[in-house]
Amino acid sequence: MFRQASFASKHFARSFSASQRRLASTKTIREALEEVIPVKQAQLKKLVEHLLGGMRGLKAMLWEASVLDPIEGIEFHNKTIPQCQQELPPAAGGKEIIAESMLWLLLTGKVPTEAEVRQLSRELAEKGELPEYVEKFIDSLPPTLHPMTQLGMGVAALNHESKFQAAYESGIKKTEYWTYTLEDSINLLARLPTLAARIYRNVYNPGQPIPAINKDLDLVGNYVNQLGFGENKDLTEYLRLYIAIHGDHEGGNASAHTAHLVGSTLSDPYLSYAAALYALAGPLHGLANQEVLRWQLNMQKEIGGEVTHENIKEFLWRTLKSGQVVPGYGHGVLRNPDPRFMALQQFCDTRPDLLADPVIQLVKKTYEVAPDVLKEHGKTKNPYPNVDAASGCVLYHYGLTQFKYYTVIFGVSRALGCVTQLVWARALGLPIERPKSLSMEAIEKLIK
Ligand code: CMX
Repeated sequence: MFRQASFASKHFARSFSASQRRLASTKTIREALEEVIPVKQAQLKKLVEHLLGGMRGLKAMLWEASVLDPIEGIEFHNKTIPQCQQELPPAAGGKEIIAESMLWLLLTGKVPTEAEVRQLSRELAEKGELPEYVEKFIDSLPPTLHPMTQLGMGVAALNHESKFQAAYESGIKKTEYWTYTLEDSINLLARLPTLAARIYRNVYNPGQPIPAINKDLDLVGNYVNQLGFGENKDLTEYLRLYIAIHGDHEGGNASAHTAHLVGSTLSDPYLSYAAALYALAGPLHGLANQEVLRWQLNMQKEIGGEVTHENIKEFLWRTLKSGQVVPGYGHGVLRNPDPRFMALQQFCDTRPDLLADPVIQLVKKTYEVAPDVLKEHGKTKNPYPNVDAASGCVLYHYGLTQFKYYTVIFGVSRALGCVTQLVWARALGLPIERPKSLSMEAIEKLIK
């Protein structure tokens, strides 16, 4: 079609120049249009790619708390992970960022003082107990039910307590929505680790008592305690860091977007976040962290004692040739190694016991080989590791070996960003989301 158009234009230009003298540098209207049409065609093609390509790159959401740059990675209110590590107050006696500091930054855009963080920790600890009906409900679930399924069910059940829903039913003003959303959000964040720890106990350590919440500890300190690893200060620090830096990754990722979409219907934070958890439970998203470890352990089994770049390369090719993805590599937005992966690697680099661990060494060696293999394979737009390439192996080293549980820890973390956006969406009065869909026929018509 385009060839025909340019042939016709040459013909038109010849006859035009015969009747009308003009400067060679002056375009005819037709020539000018010929320049514009391919641009518009490419624009439309891109639009169709957005529609059919998972809406990659489509700018259609407001999300204040964090922005993801393809090269630089995540920034929380313009602060990189290393900046956050320098500026945000850690737990008493700790060094790593904690969930409370990150939540404060995400919600307010400001760095909290140590006193503000301690006060928030106390508030969360005071609100952390689960209602009895939720305990009974969770205890009644079969231990074979995936921990993520249980987490979503527990969070949804907590909506019985929703202050937002009760206030909405009593007819509050729109301007008051955000305060009740905030109250629900704080209650949800406080109870999420307690719920997650109960699921862990029921599935992996049935009958074991769960320690009571310590009001002087931070949220993750209590979580690790309730998981039964409270004595392990390194694991506690690792989870503080992991949960804080994994808390938000701008708005378009599947879990964050789900929370935002469901919240836009004025569902309360419990229902909105329960929905988000089921997006997180997909293997292309949050479940990847359980897949990475399974895959890395298989690699270790197959390679045996001889861990060479060549052996790893062969295993990577076997994975790719069998039609599977390399878990922990690639990303919808990032085009560089994930700074969260780098931060977790750095954590390992400061601890000799981690550096000596064969699985952690294998993760490091895989990183030395995988990007080149993926480039040669030529499919993924980002051949570099994402956060999940590193997260599970450290948990495994410290004895948290049940990798089906790893996405639950991600679920405890991601609530930080999701509830932040829910509060802001209500404060700004954002509308219900309702994008336009098109049938195949309508898209064809658009292209014609
Ligand atoms: N191994 C092999 N192939 C890969 C790949 C990987 N790690 N990552 C992407 N590809 C393939 C895709 O499957 C796709 O192939 P098809 O054209 O045959 O469908 C092609 O490369 C292009 O994909 P892309 O545009 O680079 O990546 P997407 O944005 O479509 O998907 C992601 C992103 C993360 C789902 C993908 O890279 C992937 O499946 N990675 C492995 C799973 C994983 O680590 N997920 C965790 C993501 C982190 C998070 O949830 O935050």
